Amino acid sequence: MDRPQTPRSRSRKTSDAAAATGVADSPTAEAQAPTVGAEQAETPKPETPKLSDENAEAQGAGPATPLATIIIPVYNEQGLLETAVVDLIGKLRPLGFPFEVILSENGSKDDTKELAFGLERRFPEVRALVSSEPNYGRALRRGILEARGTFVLCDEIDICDVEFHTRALAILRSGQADMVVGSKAHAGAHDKRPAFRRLGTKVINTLLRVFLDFRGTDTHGLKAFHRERLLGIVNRCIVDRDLFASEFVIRAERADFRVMEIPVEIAEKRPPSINLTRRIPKVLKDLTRLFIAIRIRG
Ligand SMILES: Nc1nc2c(ncn2[C@@H]2O[C@H](COP(=O)(O)OP(=O)(O)O)[C@@H](O)[C@H]2O)c(=O)[nH]1
Ligand SMILES: [Mg+2]
Repeated sequence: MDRPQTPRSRSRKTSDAAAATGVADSPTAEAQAPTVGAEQAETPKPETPKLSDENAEAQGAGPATPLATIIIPVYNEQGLLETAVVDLIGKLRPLGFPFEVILSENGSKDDTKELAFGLERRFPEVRALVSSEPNYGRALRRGILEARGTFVLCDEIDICDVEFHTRALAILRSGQADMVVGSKAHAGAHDKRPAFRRLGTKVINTLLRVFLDFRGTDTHGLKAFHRERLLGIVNRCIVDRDLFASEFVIRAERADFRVMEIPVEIAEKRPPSINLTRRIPKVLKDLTRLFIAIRIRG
């Protein structure tokens, strides 16, 4: 089994740190008052559940306070959605902790929306969020803001990695880190995707390192974090689409939250739902915005 890494954080006082925590030198303190923007009027405050609550609600009776919220942005996924969610729930229930699954859809042109609502009716743990404009980052952000779990686990419909969820939750619950990133590019990771996709990850990570001073090895994909602690960071993020996830991790790192990477194994179940070359111009535009906001304006 691959070992988790020591969390990395930086000793630097940034506006992110101050804004995220209200206490610049104590970013991991429980007492944070994240600001909530207009689109996020209602963000229920989770409480840490007791072990007995977890057991009582383990079989998915729609727990009032789930331990974890698994967020899956979905777009044009009618082919994969139902099997993936049924399989995910089948693996999560026996683990014995209360959870919810948020399917955060936007802009699908196929039957994804209807299927998501069907899954919501079928499983008490599932919630479907839908809106009209396709946007990965916005879907993820909305899921985070509406999550009720103490911990948030970000997943993708073509991954649904319960092993990552289990390992990440253990790390978060033991207090070793505030955020856990499942890295495809870490020593010890097994990235079984096609070569051009691995190259894409290398290129984007290099850009993030050079332009945004990113210190880790991956930002996209599997992530887990303490929701309340990281809400302030989510609210400071300025880009959506693909780079929202990168901005989120980088801002957390720069604000001295303890970000720990663990290696993951990834295989592609199908090609990405959005053509990769069509994503490039928007990624470059958002990277420029982030460079100005983070590196120049600070
Ligand atoms: N809501 C939403 N989800 C998206 C969008 N684009 C991709 N996704 C979802 O994000 C996850 C990852 O997308 P994928 O196409 O596999 O891209 P990859 O992460 O580069 O492999 C999947 O669950 C997709 O359905 C989008 O525009 N909106
Ligand atoms: Mg994928």
